[in-house]
Amino acid sequence: MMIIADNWLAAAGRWAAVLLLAALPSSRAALSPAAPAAPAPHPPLPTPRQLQWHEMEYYGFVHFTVNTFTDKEWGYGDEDPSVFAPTDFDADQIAGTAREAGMAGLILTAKHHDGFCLWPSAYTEHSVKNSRWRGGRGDVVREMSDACRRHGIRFGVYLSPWDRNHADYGRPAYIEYYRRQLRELLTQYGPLFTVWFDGANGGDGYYGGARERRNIDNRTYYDWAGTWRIVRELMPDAVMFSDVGPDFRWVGNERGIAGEPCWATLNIGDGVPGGTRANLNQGERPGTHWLPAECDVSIRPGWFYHAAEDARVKTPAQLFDIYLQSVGRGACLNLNIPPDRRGRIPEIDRRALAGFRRLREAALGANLVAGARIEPGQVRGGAARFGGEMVRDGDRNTYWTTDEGVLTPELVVAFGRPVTVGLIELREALALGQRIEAFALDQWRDQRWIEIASGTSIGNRRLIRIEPATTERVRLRITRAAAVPALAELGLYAPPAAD
Ligand code: FUL
Repeated sequence: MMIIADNWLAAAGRWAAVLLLAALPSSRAALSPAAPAAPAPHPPLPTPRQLQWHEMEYYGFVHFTVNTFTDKEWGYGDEDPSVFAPTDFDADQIAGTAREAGMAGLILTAKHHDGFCLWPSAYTEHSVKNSRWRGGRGDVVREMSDACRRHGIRFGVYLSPWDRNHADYGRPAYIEYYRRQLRELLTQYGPLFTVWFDGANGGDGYYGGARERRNIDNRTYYDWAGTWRIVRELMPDAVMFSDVGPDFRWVGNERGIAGEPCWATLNIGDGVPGGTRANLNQGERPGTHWLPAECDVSIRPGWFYHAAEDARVKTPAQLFDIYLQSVGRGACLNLNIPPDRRGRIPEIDRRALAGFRRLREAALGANLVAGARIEPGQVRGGAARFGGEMVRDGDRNTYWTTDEGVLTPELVVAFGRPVTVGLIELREALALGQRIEAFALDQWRDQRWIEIASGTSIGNRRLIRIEPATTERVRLRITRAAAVPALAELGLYAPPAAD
């Protein structure tokens, strides 16, 4: 009986679908009425490799080289390689610390401005191979890349274009040298998720003994297009950083603070590092290119370890603030954790990282939307796959969206009891482009809606701390959108604990 009823229902459903489809334009004929077409993407769009990078959200920098032992931030390039002498280098401790901190990857300074290579490059003597560490047979890049793999996090390298050691810096021969080194890193250490091209360029240095000032024209000297081609060819999935991309951009400061707003788009065509006046901090809207921001900042005042800064490690609360203003503004956070002279992350820094993780987890652990009723004002084709439920399924690829033309919809979250909200989280379905241009949230109070937050850009993720609001209902209003909104997630949380 059940089978017959099921079959009958299925047959009736099919007929209804056929009749309805007959009434639709032929391009829609392949779709059933229960599955209206997804909204068209709104360009510019992220590439698959950029989408993967967006998902990382929080990863770390490891600044480690001769500077760690000479107590400098910028080595001159004349260091005796024997100064590089970690007493207890432990790549597993470093990668494990990052993993426990919740980082998705680490980027190692394979070569900083001093030109000293943490791997035994075949093209220079200024490297670990001439240090006493591991009897001159050590390779920090190898140990770090292996440890990252063991700990299940991704690995990337920083290769400074400015090289204060190399005799040819400033001449065409240096570019060949630089590219040979890049090839070593891209071919000998397994997959890299990123190559990070620093923007500090030229100035005085050792330069093979010349000890002089060498200025270069950073718009032409490096022929970046040629270098980027090598990365694309040898490591097609890797994303590249420079202050203007090509895959992600600098946020314009080293404090880790993204602009408000911080659009993922920028108006650059042939972006040349160092030669742009684009608004890196806020991005540009509308923008011709998808070029999202990375916020880089150190857990200490300097990028390298200095014992004198042991008392100035950022607190968990400071790190959480930075998180809200970086990841919480649609950017990625690249937090530097410099190893000390042992070659390990100091305990003070580890404690700060653990406290920061606890703050994040406590703040974002219990989404009040989970147990609430979600009432979207409009749903695309009335289809469940585009319905309000999608904003709380924890899947960044599913989303609530509306019919064409419905650009400013609302969605109400009804808790059924008074709750106190202190932190708001929003996410757009990034594969469809950045579509929402303004939004606001209200609380229901004294029989009317009262605004509690508003903003413009959302992108990968928005986190907004608000004055605690106790209410039974919250309303999200999309107030401006370039194309029908595609909201992937909405989170409402209790006020985060102060540390
Ligand atoms: C800057 C460099 O000059 C600093 O030493 C550091 O590496 C930072 C991440 O980038 O441009």
